[in-house]
Amino acid sequence: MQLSTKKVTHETYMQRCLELAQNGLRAAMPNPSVGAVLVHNGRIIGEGHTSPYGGPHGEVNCINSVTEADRHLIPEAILYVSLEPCSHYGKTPPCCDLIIHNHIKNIVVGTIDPNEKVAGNGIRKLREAGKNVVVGVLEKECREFNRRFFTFHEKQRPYIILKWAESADGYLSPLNRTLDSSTVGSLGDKKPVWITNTNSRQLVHKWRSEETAILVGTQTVLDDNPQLDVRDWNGPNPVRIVLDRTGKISDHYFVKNQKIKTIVLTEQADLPNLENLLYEQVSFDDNLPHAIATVLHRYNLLSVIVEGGRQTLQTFIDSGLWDEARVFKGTTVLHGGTKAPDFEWKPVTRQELLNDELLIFRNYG
Ligand code: AOF
Ligand code: ZN
Repeated sequence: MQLSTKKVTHETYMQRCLELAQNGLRAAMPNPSVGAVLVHNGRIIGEGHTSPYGGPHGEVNCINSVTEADRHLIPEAILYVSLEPCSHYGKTPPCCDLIIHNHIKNIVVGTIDPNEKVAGNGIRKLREAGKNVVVGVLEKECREFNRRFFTFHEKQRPYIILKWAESADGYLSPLNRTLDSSTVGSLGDKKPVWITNTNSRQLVHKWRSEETAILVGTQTVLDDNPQLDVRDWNGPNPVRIVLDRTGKISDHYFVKNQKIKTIVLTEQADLPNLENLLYEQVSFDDNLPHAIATVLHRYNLLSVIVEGGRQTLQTFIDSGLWDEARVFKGTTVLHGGTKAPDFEWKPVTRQELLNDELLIFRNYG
């Protein structure tokens, strides 16, 4: 296939696919967000990305975006797509059929689709139809971009992000919290003690809007009376997951507040589900993180951000069942309190925020 004479490569257009896909990432979940670009003689004649869940795929939007005047160029154009075109009938017909129907001869694919319904079948189908298919352009970047989707399909569990904020001397919260843990059942006047500044807090709300679920343990509900929503950012609220082994917080405002879908993981049997409040029975043994992951997978939740507290975070760390950790290091010194989790990892990036430092860790295991 012919590229333009300018210093433009397959990678350049694949990068454009990923830029386009960025726009649809959260809305497409639990589907991947896929970018597609049609290039004719070095000129982009069509672009698209996956529509919100259940809607058209990236390739469809790309082909539909071509103007009437350019439509006759489609068969001679190269189609760049960041994920293997689908070969199955899901909520929409196979993208492969659309490509074949449009007589597109050259297709450049970022990476194979891990969904077992596709998994190479799309590429096979295109090649059997006589298409010239290049696979693996910016493969690493394409996998990284849809890493939640890849983890979900390859490991049958959600992508797990751990998040906490620790003081300069390594504590999650002070010894004498300004909170009154007896105010269970109402909002009370409880306010969490913040280690980080407001800018970091807003960033956390942005992160929440990017994931499908958010998880905390019982003690965090008792101590912080959290809302776990995205009030400081525009975007969807993640499903709230709360651990409540013995039903200790069953009357708590957090659980009773049914504005946001909430799943309570408990050892209690046969608790009746309400519209936005669902109970799932799990065993709180050494396998707890795996049991949680299995439940979330069953609910089609692609990712979860675990926001505490110490015990919950430590359980995930000790089991090795996490993919990313995002740790704020504040400037406050607490001189005691609840210690940050034991965590012997090296950050892949360190970033200076306004007052805090943000450390990102990755677990590729
Ligand atoms: C593509 N292009 O833009 C996306 C693809 O239920 P459906 O029909 O929406 O199909 C969902 C599956 O299709 C999803 O799990 C993944 O394998 C693939 N997603 N494929 O060719 C796209 N989003
Ligand atoms: Zn498709």
